[in-house]
Amino acid sequence: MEGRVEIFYKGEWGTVCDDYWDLKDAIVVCRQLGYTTAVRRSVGAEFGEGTGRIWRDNVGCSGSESMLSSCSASYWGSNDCYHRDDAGVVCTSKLYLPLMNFVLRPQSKVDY
Ligand SMILES: [Ca+2]
Ligand SMILES: [Ca+2]
Repeated sequence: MEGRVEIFYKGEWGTVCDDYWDLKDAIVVCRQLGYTTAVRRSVGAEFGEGTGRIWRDNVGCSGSESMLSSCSASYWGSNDCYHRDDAGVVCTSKLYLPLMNFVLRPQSKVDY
């Protein structure tokens, strides 16, 4: 699943600015939507520009929150952004193991 993040607040749909929008923020959104995690975050209105309010700016999730509204951010509706800065997420339900880059080297000598 991927798309622009839209938040319903006080009866209005609005977007999130991509200032400080990082993977941790995206992970919280994906989990809130029922996905396992985020593959990446999206910036610069990659999934199109929203309309109306820009509800959140300077979002700072630690990654352990269960809802985006629990993360720190500028006050609702307060922002210095345009819709061309709308944030998005790419979510997945697959579990991605951390990439491990290791080399198996034949043991040429064993010390006892
Ligand atoms: Ca952030
Ligand atoms: Ca900002």
